[in-house]
Amino acid sequence: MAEHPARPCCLGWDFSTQQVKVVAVDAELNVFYEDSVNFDRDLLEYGTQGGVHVHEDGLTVTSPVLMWVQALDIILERMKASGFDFSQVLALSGAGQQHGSVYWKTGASGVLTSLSPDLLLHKQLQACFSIRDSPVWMDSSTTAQCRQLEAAVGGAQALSGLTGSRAYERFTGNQIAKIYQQNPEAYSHTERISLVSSFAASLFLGSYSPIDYSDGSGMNLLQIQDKVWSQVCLGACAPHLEEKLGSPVPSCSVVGAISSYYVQRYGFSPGCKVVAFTGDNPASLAGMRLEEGDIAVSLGTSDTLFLWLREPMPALEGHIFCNPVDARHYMALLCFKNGSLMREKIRDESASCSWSDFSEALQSTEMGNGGNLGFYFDVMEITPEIIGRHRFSAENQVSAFPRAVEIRALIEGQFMAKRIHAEALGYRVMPKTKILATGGASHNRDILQVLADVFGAPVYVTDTANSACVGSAYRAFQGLAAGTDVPFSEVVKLAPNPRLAATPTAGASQVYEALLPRYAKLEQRILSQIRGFRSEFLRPRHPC
Ligand code: XUL
Repeated sequence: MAEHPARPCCLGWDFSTQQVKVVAVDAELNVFYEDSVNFDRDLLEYGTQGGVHVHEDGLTVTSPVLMWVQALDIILERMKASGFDFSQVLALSGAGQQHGSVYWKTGASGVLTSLSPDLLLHKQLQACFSIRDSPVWMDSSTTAQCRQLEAAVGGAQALSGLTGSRAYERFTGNQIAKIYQQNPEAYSHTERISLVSSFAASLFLGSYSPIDYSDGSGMNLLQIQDKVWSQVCLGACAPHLEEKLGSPVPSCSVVGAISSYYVQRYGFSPGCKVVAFTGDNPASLAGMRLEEGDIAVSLGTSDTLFLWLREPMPALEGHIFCNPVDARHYMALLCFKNGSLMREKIRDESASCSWSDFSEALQSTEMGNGGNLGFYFDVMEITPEIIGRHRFSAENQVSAFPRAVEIRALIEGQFMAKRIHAEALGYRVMPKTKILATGGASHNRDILQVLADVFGAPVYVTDTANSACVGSAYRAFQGLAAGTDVPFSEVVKLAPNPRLAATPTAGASQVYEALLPRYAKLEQRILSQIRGFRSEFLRPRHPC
């Protein structure tokens, strides 16, 4: 085998829904190794689709926990076979799909601390889980537990104020409550509950890793201001929960040194540090090197927004998480379901199925669209809960727009909604704000121009295919610098810069400062119409 020159590095792991992935990043922040194991393709014996099992009720969604362990075995064996020099790894960290939970059976801790280097992990951990099928973020079977939790704390807004989000079915506290209610025996035989992130960190540590503040914010259990578990929420979910969760830690904590299992089996240095693992979205924020005032917009099938916040205002929409790279700050996550889905539909209807005709329409219309505004939600939107298409010219509702006006109304409307809902969570555009755009529609310069104009900030494009993984390696470097007061932005300053794609047009801020309040007002009007219709429609006609 060819000799590789010594290359000190950090590893970044990503335990996502469909695969386990790893990257190695050197001290100049170049990614020089990457590999992945896909659950459906490489671990056929578990019979997952997209890495999960959707149960008969259509609501329960789980993944076999041993599949995740075996994927780690496979990837480490492959790295070893390829001659990867594990002795050069200074530190490692990782990301996990958010909200998923792992239930360690009483006695599992003893097995974790005495792993034999002669055997693969999944052979040794087979009997270590009290729940073999872990609930994951796609599960939506806990509506009853959500209502119980909100009632216990005094309502949805009170829960959001405390934990950063109203009750969501996929959030871990509600999942734990369901397991306790439906399977109390398994719950009582559980000595520790991990998130997917802290579970993966535990595999490397050879002991239970604490949950980090940032991923811990996706549980409806952590008080995001004080960074302690909420006693009311714990009590509403299940008994003895605090001792099963352990104490949460800042996301950049070094949680320990790598287990001797990895030193003996793979040749890691005994000094290799494990930095707390976090959620995939927080890790992506690190991978994209977001800074205060920045906003990342992923323009995919649905659109997602990540924001860096200093003073969050938790609301009934969106999620506030503790910030993964600066424990004093926060991040927010907002999901818009009608993203590319709507852009493609309107392209087909109003631009002859052609992106270049779509672009031409954006170029031929003015900023502000002559006062014409539109809301396009063919499927029930998440932010806000509106369905249908609603068009307004001046104050009047109209049933159709000319083609080019329709296209501009869609794109301006999508971006105005993003700005309005980001601001509702405490976000403010700052003079140094950067917008980082990713995903399919980020290839269209004319769409990005509207984004720059609506936010009044420059738009950069970046590839985020690996952002959770690379962000985890960056966070490992941050962990190495812990205690030196070096800010994260300094740790990652050598990383490749995103490419500038659009700057705001002169006069854009005047146009949109005037339009944004009007858009917000019309959104409220549609919402109250829909709510009125719903309560009318749902009112029992034949009281019994
Ligand atoms: C975020 C969420 C998903 C998962 C995907 O709240 O549920 O983005 O983190 O892995």
